[in-house]
Amino acid sequence: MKSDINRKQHENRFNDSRVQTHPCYSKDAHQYSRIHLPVAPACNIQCNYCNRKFDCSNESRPGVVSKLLSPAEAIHRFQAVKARLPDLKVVGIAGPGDALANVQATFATLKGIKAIDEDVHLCISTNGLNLSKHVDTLADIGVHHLTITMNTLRPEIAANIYPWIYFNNQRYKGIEGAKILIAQQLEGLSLASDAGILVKVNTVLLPGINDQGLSELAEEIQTRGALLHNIMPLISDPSHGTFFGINHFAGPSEEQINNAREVAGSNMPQMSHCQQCRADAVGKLGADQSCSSSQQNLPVDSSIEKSAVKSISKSIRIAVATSDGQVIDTHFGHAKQFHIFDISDMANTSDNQVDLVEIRSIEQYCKGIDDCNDEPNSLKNHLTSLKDCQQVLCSRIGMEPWKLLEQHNITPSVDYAMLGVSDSLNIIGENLFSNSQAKSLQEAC
Ligand code: CLF
Ligand code: SF4
Repeated sequence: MKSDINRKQHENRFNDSRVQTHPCYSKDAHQYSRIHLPVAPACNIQCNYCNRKFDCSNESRPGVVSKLLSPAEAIHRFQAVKARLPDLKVVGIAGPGDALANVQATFATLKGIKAIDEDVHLCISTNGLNLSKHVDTLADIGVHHLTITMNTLRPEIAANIYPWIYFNNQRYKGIEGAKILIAQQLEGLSLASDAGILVKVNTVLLPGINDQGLSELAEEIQTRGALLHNIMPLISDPSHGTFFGINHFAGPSEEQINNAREVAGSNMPQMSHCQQCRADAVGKLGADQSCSSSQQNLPVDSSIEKSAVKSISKSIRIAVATSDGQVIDTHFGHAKQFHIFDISDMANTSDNQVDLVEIRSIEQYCKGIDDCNDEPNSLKNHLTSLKDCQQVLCSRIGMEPWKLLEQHNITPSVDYAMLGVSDSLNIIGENLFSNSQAKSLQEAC
C-alpha cells in the first residue's frame, strides 16, 4: 500500500521532536551526539562500491575498518560513552555489513539499549533487502529512525551496481537480483512509513550510472512516505579495492552533487550535512571521536569499557552447514552455503566471542543418491572455499570427504548434528580455549 503523503503533511512531520533531536535528520540538532555500534558483520548483497574488508559504504567512508563488538560489548560501550557524553541522543547500527543481515545481533543490541535508556533514539541503516519481514519487530523494539540505501528504481541500472544478492537462501545475479532488491526496498519503505518509522533514503551518486532517474526515485520515495533524502558522493579510490575503484569510475564533482540534489529536491527534502561516518562513529556530526581510532577518549577508569575493548588472543574459524543459521541440519554434500564463524579467545578474561563472518555460497556437489559422488575432484571447490577454516560442523558427511578434509587440516564433526548453531559454537569455544588456557599455564610452570 502506498502512503501518499501530501507536501503539507510532509512538512509538518519535520516538527516531530524525534526529527528535531536527531543530528542526521535535522541540521539544527547538531548539539546532540550519536554512537554507532558495529555489531553487524555480514551482508546479503554486493555493491560495486564496497569492499567487505571495510565498513558498509552505504553509510560509511570506505577505507576505514571498525572493530566488531558483540551485543553485550556494544551495550557496555554505550553505557561508558553515555557517562562521558550526556548529549548522546542516538544509537545507530550501520554496519560494518548490513544491520538486517545480522538480525540476532542487531535486535539483541537494540533491545538491550532500550532496556537501560528509554529516551535514546534507536536508528538503523540497511540496504532494504530484508526490511519488509522485520518492520514489525523494529517497530516493537522502538526503532523510530531508519535509513534505506536506494540507488535507483531501474533494474537495468541496478544490475550495474549490484552483481548479486542473497535472498531467501538463494543467490540471484544481474537483472533478476536487481528486481528483487528494488521490490523489497519499496515494500519495506512503505511498511516502515506506515508503521510510523521516520525513513531516510540514502542514494550513492554514481556519475554515468544512476544519475539518470533520480527525479523518479525521489518522487517514488516521497509517495511511499520517506521523510528525507540523502544523496551522497561515490568515494572511489583504487586503493580501497572496490570494483568501481579498481575500474576507475570517478566520484561526482561538487557541481554534480548539487545538481542531483536540486533535481531530486523538487520531490524530496534533501540532507546536505552527511559526514559519511564510519560504523563505529561517536560524537557530534563533524566532530567525531571514533572508538577504535581514539580509545584514549574513553573513560580510562571504566572497567565496563575496558572489557569492551579487550583484545583477541587466539581464534578459530569454523564453517557450519545450516539451512537457517539456527540449527546444524545440513549434510556436508548437500550444503549450498556455509555460515562462517570466528570463535575468539579474549585475552585476560574467561569469555569467548563468536562472530558470524559471512555466509559463503558453494556449489552443492551431491544432489542425491543417483548423483552421489564422493570423488576427490568434485570436492575441490569445497576444499578451496573452506581452506581458511579449521573445523566444519554438519549433520552428516561421507567417508571420502571426511578423509579429504582431514588431509587438508580441516576437522569435520557431526557431534553437534541437529543442535543449535549458537549453543554448539559456545561449547566448542569453551572446550577449546579453557583447555588451551590450562595447557599454557602448565607450560608456564
Ligand atoms: Fe547513524 Fe545513519 Fe542513524 Fe545517522 S549516520 S545510522 S542516520 S545515526 Fe548521519 Fe553518518 Fe550521514 Fe549516516 S552523518 S553517514 S546520515
Ligand atoms: Fe557493502 Fe553495505 Fe553494500 Fe553490503 S550493503 S555490499 S556492506 S555497501
